[in-house]
Amino acid sequence: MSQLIVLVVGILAILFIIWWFFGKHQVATGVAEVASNEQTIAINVSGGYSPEEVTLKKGIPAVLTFTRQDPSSCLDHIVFPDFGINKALPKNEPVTVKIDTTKPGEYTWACGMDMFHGKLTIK
Ligand SMILES: [Cu+2]
Repeated sequence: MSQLIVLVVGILAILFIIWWFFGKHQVATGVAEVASNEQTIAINVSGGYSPEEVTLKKGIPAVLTFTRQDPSSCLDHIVFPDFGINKALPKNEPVTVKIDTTKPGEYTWACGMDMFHGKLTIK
């Protein structure tokens, strides 16, 4: 009997891991708010990024405000490799990141360990 329980728990754990890594998760998307000559968007950092995909308008300076509510040190840095940005995210402190939107395209950001990702679309 206990062998059966171990087997079932084992299978459930494997399924959970497969879902965690390969499952199609719901992705929160956001469009920056445009005001005169600036577009802004707030991104909540808690177990990942919300929204995780952000669309920006080309040519309008963008300011992304990240606020980390997650206690894990995994998310305590925000890195935009394409823009040479690497900033610390102290817990519960909004950190602004300015993005140059002159070049349209798709860019990514990540946590300091490259484990959590977000996507930036400039168009
Ligand atoms: Cu990390």
